[in-house]
Amino acid sequence: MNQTNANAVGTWVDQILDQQKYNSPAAQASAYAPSNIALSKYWGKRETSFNLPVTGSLSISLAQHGTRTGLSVIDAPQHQVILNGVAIGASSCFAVKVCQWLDRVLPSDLKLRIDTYNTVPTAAGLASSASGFAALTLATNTLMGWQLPERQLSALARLGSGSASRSLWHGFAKWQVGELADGSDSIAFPLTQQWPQLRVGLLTISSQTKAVSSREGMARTIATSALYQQWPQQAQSNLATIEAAITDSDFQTMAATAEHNAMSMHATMAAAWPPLVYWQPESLIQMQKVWQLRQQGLPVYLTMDAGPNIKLLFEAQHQADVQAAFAEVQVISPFA
Ligand code: 2P0
Repeated sequence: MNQTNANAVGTWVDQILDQQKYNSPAAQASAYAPSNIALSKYWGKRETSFNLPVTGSLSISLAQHGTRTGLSVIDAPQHQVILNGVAIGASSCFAVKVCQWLDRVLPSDLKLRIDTYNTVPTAAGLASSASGFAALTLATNTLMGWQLPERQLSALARLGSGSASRSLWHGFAKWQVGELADGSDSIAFPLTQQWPQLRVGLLTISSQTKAVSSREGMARTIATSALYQQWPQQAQSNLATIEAAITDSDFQTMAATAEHNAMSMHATMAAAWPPLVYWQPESLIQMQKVWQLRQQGLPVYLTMDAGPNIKLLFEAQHQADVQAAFAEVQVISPFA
């Protein structure tokens, strides 16, 4: 991040917090935020300091799979970051990102202990940065008594991680692309539509940390993949189709478009140089199984993020058949 843009982020944060930055903190606060899966993906930034996306995106939150973060004020020279009960070294990537975010929004002499628990078993291989920064934002809002409107909380969460802007709520959330330089209109909001029969099935292929972070992968794709040129147009079209299909409760259109969107995102990655392929051989085996089941008449679709794991999309009436086909699947009811 260049210094000018870093200063612009600092100025924007100071403007929205104003004198609230110096509120007296409560002794402690905590918050929960769900993880989310994008049905129409965010892949690529138009600006990196404010984490502004090239396109809008739309997600479904994963109910009880997420992050609980507790904050308490400590008398120490540095923040202390605890992840799933284990103290994390100050130089670790996770601690650096968390501390950078906190140092933007807190007075410089206020130090916290940050207790972060991912309620997803790490083995599920779900991204925790979305729920992590959303929970951190909500907990800090409470600790500091900011009472910020949701649009500003979404923008603050986005500074930590783009997908965190969509993780403040249960159900569907849409992150609108926005056009302002300071990102104040690049925010997510919840959709009012509910879809009680919708199910997300997690197929964990590997829970190892990925070799190339999403951040680095996005930058490489934009810089080197000729296929990326068509991505913004397709992503915006997919997003509109999925949003309309949610309004109409049209499962086939919603899920087929989500799968097409994910496959297209992975194709743009594969055309990067060096190639960016997050799949494992087992991912492809499971994908082919999904396509075969669909040919046999079972309405099950898939989506994948920047990793080898597969997320199935189906409806409640087919849960038994999906579980019979995939013994290991972990089923989530996003609207339970
Ligand atoms: C998404 N992903 O829409 C897409 C699909 C991965 C593939 O958002 O750099 O961890 O912190 O903004 O949010 C993962 O990217 O990246 C992501 P940063 P983030 O869910």
